Amino acid sequence: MDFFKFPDDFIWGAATSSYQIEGAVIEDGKGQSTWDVFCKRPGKIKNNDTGDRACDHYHRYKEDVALMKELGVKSYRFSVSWPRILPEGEGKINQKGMDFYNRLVDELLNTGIIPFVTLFHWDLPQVLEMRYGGWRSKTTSKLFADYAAIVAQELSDRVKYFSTVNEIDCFTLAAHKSTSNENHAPGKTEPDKTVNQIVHNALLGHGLSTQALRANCPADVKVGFADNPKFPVPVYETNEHIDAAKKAYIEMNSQILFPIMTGKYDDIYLGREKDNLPEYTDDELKIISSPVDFIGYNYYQSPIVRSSDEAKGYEIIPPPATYPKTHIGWAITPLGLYYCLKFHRDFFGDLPVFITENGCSANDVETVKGEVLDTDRIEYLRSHLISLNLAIKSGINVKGYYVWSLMDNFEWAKGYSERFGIVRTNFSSMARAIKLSGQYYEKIIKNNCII
Ligand code: PNW
Repeated sequence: MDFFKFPDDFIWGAATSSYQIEGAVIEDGKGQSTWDVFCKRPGKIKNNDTGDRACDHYHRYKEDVALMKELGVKSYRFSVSWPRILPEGEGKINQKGMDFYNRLVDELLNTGIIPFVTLFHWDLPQVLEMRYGGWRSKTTSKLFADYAAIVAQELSDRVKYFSTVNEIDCFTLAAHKSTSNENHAPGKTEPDKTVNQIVHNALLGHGLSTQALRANCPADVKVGFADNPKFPVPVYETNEHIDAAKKAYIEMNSQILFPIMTGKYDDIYLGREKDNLPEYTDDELKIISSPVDFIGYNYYQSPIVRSSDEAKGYEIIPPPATYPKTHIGWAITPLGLYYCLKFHRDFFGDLPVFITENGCSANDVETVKGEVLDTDRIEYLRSHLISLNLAIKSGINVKGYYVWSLMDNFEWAKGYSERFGIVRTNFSSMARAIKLSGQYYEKIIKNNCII
């Protein structure tokens, strides 16, 4: 029973993001975001769904905090909507928007739940897209730091964990590169050089906002970022395949994770993109690699890798048709979570880690009694937590784990067709109901142990 114990101070959490749950997109002075606009483009989102109402969390946040209490969740990771705070992206603060987050933070603290704030989970103020070309321009990187300072001044007396950005590749590469279906806002294909500039400017935004947070928060505040690097997993654990996975890890993360951590674009990246490199300076690379207090990893799946005689030294094995997958079609690779953490330690040593997201989309059905018996999600969580436990036992400095997601919500280009919640959201009545996986998670938290 206690074989899979976690450290006493381990932080068990649940995660969401603003556009995916809040709704109230034109309320209390909020400005439009690029996602508000993107969702209105016919055919971009499955069933032409939008986040207009989402989970109506803006009005139901108290109920949602009460749910977290019922689940025993110790921390809640949510994001602040930039256009709610700054409808123009810059300039005048919309205090009504800010007060929503003040109320939410107070409600969490009164309930004994630790707030963990992400500053940018993809909902860029649309005016910045129009006025400056969004992340195509370094002006957006600078304005992001100004916004970070504003949020820090308001919330950092009570919020002790800030993450700058969530998953740089999703609002840069996946939103602008032709090979990625442009299925993220603003959804406009750009030439490779521009795409690389967009990524660089996002890295710079991370660095500048890290500095802005440091300058505007008390010393006890922890600052980091949440990323979804590629986490290759060896096909099986022999030294040659582990080495191959490590080579793949370096190569696949040479544009985002490594520049942030090392302050350099390495030879792999420079050689690969030689004609398409962004404009950057050494000073910017220093800013980009400003020291952080933690890294948050969003872990869902891994490419499976074996060693190869090719120049790269590795080869990706595509999962065969019968390989186990979640409803959204992602391969289930729990060992990859262990390797995510092992490679973290190999490269970044003892720097604290949070698993800022991990979860499973399932084809949930309600029984006649209205229950969701999501044993598939339970199995996903159990197998990944076993990997996490193994990593912690091998001495890796993991501080906490956030399940994605607290509740079913707007799953970006998939609309409401993919459900990731441990709580069911009824998108007509807005009723919430804890799934079997939610009960399972509650037991894990209570025992501080996988059961
Ligand atoms: C994350 N992949 O994105 C986001 O942070 C969440 O907002 C989102 O709802 C959640 O994962 C589930 O999709 C990801 O291809 C996008 O492995 C793509 C991948 C993983 C996570």
